[in-house]
Amino acid sequence: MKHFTNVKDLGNLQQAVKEALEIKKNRFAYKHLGENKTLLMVFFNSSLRTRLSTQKAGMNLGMNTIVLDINQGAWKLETERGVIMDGDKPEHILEAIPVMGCYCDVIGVRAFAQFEDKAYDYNETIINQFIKHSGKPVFSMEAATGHPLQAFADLITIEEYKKTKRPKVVLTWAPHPRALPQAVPNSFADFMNEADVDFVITHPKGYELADEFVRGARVEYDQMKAFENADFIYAKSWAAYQDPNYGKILSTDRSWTVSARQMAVTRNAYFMHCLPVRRNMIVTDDVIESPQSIVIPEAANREISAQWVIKKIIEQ
Ligand code: AN0
Ligand code: CP
Repeated sequence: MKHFTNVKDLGNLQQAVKEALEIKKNRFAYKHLGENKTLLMVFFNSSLRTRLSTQKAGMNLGMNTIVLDINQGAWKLETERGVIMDGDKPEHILEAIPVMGCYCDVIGVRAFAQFEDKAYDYNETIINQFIKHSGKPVFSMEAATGHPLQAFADLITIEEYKKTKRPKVVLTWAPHPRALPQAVPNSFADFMNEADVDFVITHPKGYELADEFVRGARVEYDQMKAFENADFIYAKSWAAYQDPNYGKILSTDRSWTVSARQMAVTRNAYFMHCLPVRRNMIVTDDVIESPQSIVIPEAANREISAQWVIKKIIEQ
């Protein structure tokens, strides 16, 4: 694997999950692979899990790891070509990227959607510039349209907890005070569409995700109906994708907050969320604290998905 930005880069998904579960049993077995190799993690946005789990994954593989927070200590970067740089940005990303590439063997990039220009976001302008100009393998740590390390960890978690061969998995929108990217639900849909699960998406009208991620998935606008007999509930807030509302909040309806009322119609479903989560907006205290909540083991699996991906990259 050269670069990792979406589910297709993993190859055979079932095989990838199987190998990831093997890594989990013995995560230090490949310590020789990363000797004298350097992992650079570049963050344009905040992170807790991705930062820690990806660094840990690199260390498990024997790599040296460097973390760069672009907005804390690095020069502010201009990202548009052709701009007369007389403003507040002293460096252009077209120099910064190849320079970063000089100091490492693998680069992880976190660059969220900016919600200023839909084409700029959905063309994955930032991470594609890293792929084009760094000269090094690049993997997504949440880019504008996807968060595949998260979705891979989610799939590993579902594999570990499922009680039936083909569980019903429901992705539900939930309210949030700020406009959030579609990256997490996009990637979750992308992975679930490839996995052996009965996948349903539920959200208020207007929150339809891009066709390239939803593909044939069932969309049910009645949240209670969607939750019936579910084995896994995956909650996430996102801002509108469809024009003319791209990046906007269309609903703050807290009847969509996941609570005991909706969980009651499921098949004693597990509750999942990528975190960070706003309690009593996305999910009530009692649901996230219930024995059915698997948000912590889900987060723990981020180390495993990252290690699988970095291992595949450095094995080449
Ligand atoms: C981000 C998002 O919704 O994409 C990161 C989630 C992993 N969440 C926030 O910005 C709160
Ligand atoms: N789930 C996730 O990616 O969390 P962070 O934003 O804290 O990295």
